[in-house]
Amino acid sequence: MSNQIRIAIQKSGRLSEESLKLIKECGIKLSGGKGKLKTRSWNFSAEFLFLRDDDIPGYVYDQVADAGIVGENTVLEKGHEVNIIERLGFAKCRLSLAIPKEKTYTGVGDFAGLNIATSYPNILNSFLSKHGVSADIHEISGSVEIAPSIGLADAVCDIVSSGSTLISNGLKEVETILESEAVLVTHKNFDKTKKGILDDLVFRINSVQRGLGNKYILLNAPNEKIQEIIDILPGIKSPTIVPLAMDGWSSLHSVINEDRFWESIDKLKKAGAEGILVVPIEKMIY
Ligand code: PRT
Ligand code: ZN
Repeated sequence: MSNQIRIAIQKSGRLSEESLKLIKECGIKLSGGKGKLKTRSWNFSAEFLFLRDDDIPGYVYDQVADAGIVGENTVLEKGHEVNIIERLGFAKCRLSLAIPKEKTYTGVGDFAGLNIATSYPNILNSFLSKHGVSADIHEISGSVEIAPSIGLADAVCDIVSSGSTLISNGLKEVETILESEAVLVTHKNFDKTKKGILDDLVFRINSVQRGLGNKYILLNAPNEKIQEIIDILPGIKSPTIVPLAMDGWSSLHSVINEDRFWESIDKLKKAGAEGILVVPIEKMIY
């Protein structure tokens, strides 16, 4: 059926909750409960397939699904030619090489001749060849971090997020091969008849993402300080200034980038801003 797109998402795991949350924030409502393998949206022309993350790039490549939400690490490891059309900002992690913490490390050359355990043999192999290093890659599908302590490998190449799993297994991270996050992928030759639906989805995702990075700010200040405050808040374009009931005071409303706001908070207070409210924005439409 060409009047709807099929989107593959992870059934359960580190990507599934955030993927569903994003879909919900895009205003896309799913029919049916959890535990299904396939469900449709009743207010958006999409059908969702719930799969293991490893299968998602292949399903998109084979055009069983039109699009998928998956970790960039998985896309690169599988090596199927798909287009990454959006970076989604969640499931951030890195793929790193780690060695027992007591070992000294001088550079990638140290891996020559070692036995490295990983679930990412393809990415690791191309990283090592790029550095002209030849090592033995031992592919295992889970619990990679325990491999050195049980004598299965000299080093590991695995996904790291906080780093605590490596530490608790007596390992130290010595090289980052890849920085990853969840991405939206589509087939290289995306079906033109469904392009409108995909564009609508991407537009909604962008609106949600802009909203997440920005905050709505409201503050009160004496009139003579308003210009100074506008100068402090970087990126502020055209704030709304509303007079307060209290003579000589105004309320300033605007949208700011959250990261920048925290840099300016002290200056704002010194400049005389009071009653500062910073409120989340659900969506921002340009
Ligand atoms: O069942 P299915 O095959 O669908 O899922 P899965 O078990 O293969 O994958 P899942 O759900 O564990 O992870 C899905 C995706 O989440 C990964 O492909 C990454 O893109 C991303 N992601 C983000 C992570 C992590 N953070 C993460 N911390 N994937 C795995 N980990 C593991 C890592 O393997 C290691 O064991 O967490 C441990 C390290 O975490 P820290 O915080 O101790 O460093
Ligand atoms: Zn998986």
